[in-house]
Amino acid sequence: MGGSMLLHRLPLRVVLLLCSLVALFSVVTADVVQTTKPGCANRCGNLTFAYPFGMNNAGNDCYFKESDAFFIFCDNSTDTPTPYMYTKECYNSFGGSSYNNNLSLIIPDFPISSAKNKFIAVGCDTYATFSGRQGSTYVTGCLSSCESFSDVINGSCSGIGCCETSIPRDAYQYNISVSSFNNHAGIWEFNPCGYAFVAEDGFFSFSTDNLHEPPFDMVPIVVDWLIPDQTCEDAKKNTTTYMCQENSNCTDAENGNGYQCRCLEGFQGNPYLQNGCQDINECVTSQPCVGICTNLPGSYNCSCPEGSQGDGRKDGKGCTPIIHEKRFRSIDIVLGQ
Ligand SMILES: *[C@@H]1O[C@H](CO)[C@@H](O)[C@H](O)[C@H]1NC(C)=O
Ligand SMILES: *[C@@H]1O[C@H](CO)[C@@H](O)[C@H](O)[C@H]1NC(C)=O
Ligand SMILES: *[C@@H]1O[C@H](CO)[C@@H](O)[C@H](O)[C@H]1NC(C)=O
Ligand SMILES: *[C@@H]1O[C@H](CO)[C@@H](O)[C@H](O)[C@H]1NC(C)=O
Ligand SMILES: *[C@@H]1O[C@H](CO)[C@@H](O)[C@H](O)[C@H]1NC(C)=O
Ligand SMILES: *[C@@H]1O[C@H](CO)[C@@H](O)[C@H](O)[C@H]1NC(C)=O
Ligand SMILES: CC(=O)N[C@H]1CO[C@H](CO)[C@@H](O)[C@@H]1O
Repeated sequence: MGGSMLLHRLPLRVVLLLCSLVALFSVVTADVVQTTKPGCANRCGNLTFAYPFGMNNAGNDCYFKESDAFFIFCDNSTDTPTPYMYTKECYNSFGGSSYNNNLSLIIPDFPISSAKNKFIAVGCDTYATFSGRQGSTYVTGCLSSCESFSDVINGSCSGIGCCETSIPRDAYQYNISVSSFNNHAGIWEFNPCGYAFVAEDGFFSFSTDNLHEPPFDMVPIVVDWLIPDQTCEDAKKNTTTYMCQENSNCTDAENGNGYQCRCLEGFQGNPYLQNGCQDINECVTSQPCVGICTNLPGSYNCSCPEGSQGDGRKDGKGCTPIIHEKRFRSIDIVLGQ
């Protein structure tokens, strides 16, 4: 079964945020919105996931049964060493390598998202490769070499001390590696390590402090997944297996090989779960009104308090006091002074 490979081959120190193309769960944190069916775990070791992915808890339909692709076989009984989600290579002052770790990840059924992830390497004597297979093997990657700490631009991953590149489409399987040209000789004091990782775009923002150590120990990766083999139109015909729940909408995959569900505008959460798409209270999250804000399912309404007029919106007319002729004149005089 495809699902069983997932966990055996996945390093345990991983947070895989399994996201749709819209990266739903990267904006919704797990403790605010329920991500799995009631009674179902959302993690196996350090792998976290959301419905339709699920483990085989007894008596529960924790994953989407129509497809094995969503079954996560959780075997945490073995106490294997846990490699990091990033690969790292460090040197001591004599140029000796103190840690090296090549990494490979296999996700059998869904590719890691080319649009939503980046391959990033950090270091001043560092080249990092990303190799994958698409029929035959390909290798891509980036390199960064710098002699002086003062050349490194804080806050910018632009080639000096940090480089990044995009990920090829349809990477179901990849290995990443990191190496150095010169064992960090001459730069060891400010940069003892080089490291590389795949992460959700925007997760990592490079700072010069990161030349010593990675600032994280888990990395979110976005996987492109969909409900396979059906179009929205076909799927809707069978209400028992149709996956999009209330306040969500169905979208066909570009290649026609499946569909995805998305919460309607004004809602957020997991569209595959009952009551998964929850109303967003715009009055609190985006505070769009200057006047009175009324939250509505999927939207909101702005109005003005008594004695004032307008649309009550920050991006609109706002609210202006309704002023009697007499009072208006007196304000006029004050302004005229
Ligand atoms: C290991 O699996 C058991 C049973 O499935 C579960 O109760 C436990 O929380 C798991 N441990 C970890 C660290 O995930
Ligand atoms: C990844 O590395 C393993 C072990 O060295 C190798 O068997 C596999 O072919 C590599 N895969 C890719 C896509 O390079
Ligand atoms: C890591 O991968 C690189 C490139 O594939 C290889 O040169 C190096 O020997 C590997 N290191 C280990 C420890 O496997
Ligand atoms: C680099 O930028 C980060 C975040 O903006 C800041 O916390 C850090 O102190 C800066 N480091 C240096 C050496 O300026
Ligand atoms: C809907 O799907 C279920 C499960 O695959 C199947 O048993 C049932 O016959 C289908 N119903 C219709 C109307 O096709
Ligand atoms: C749902 O999606 C379809 C096509 O993808 C679109 O035509 C329709 O307007 C959407 N409905 C809502 C309520 O967003
Ligand atoms: C960061 C984190 O949650 N790490 C955990 C990964 O899993 C191992 C074993 O399951 C835990 O010991 C770590 O704390």
